[in-house]
Amino acid sequence: MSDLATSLHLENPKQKRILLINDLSCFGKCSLTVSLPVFAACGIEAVPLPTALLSTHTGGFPLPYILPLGQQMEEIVHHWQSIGLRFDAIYSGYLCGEEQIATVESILDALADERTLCIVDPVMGDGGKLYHGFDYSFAARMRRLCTRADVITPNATEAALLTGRDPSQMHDAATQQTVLSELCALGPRAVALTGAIRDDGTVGYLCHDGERMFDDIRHVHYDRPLHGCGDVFASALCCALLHDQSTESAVRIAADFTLQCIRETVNDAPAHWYGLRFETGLAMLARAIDG
Ligand code: PXL
Repeated sequence: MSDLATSLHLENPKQKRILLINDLSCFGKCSLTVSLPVFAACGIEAVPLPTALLSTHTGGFPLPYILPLGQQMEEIVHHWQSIGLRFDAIYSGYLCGEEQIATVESILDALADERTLCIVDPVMGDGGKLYHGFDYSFAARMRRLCTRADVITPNATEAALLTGRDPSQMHDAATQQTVLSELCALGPRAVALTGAIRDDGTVGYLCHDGERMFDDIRHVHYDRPLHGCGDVFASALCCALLHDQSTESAVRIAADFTLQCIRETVNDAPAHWYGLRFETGLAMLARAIDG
């Protein structure tokens, strides 16, 4: 610990702290606007490093105002280094371009050590398509970032892109399980694959914890866009892991919470089409995590 960190009382063994590298979409409920309340509800100090400022997310609105950050991210991290700020975990989400992937790698070099939990949500597409502004070259570069993570949380579209497949091929259990194994081989300790739709009308989560594969978490597939689902799931998963839950139990808790949010959202239709109604489930999540 640096002398400055000691004199500023920045270390508290009773308080876990996570760095969130993600965008701030002001309206639309995704990324930081979802993660910050989820981590707060679970008693984890969350420190945002915005990758971009957007008026809304890019799913379903007319094209939003987007201000990607660049040098500013490095300046912020540089200041944190100078005061000796430390993190128990680092979670990266929506990144604006390959340069920002390199920025995340240099942040990991600067701020992570062997005790830091590194979670990469390789945000780049859903529903079989890349999000606005992403391309196959980004996907190839993201694959390299995934090799640095302890845990990755791709959805089925992202899992296909990371393993060089056409996302339309991801609808059967055998392919999903093969993809999960290929993603494990990239190096992360655990992989949670979300949004695994099957031809029987269900959707679910597959998880590999480094030793075993789990493929039993499924529910009915609501055939409508559910923006921010991946952010809700990955945030809850990180919270459970930081509360020392096993990977399997963390995935189950995060999946339950996400399903509860989906049900609240669907019950509220046609309102809330733009994001998940996650607020009412936070107390349940906090209880589940405390175990
Ligand atoms: O939830 C993924 C996501 C994150 N950030 C932004 C997005 C999306 C998905 O559309 O547009 C800005």
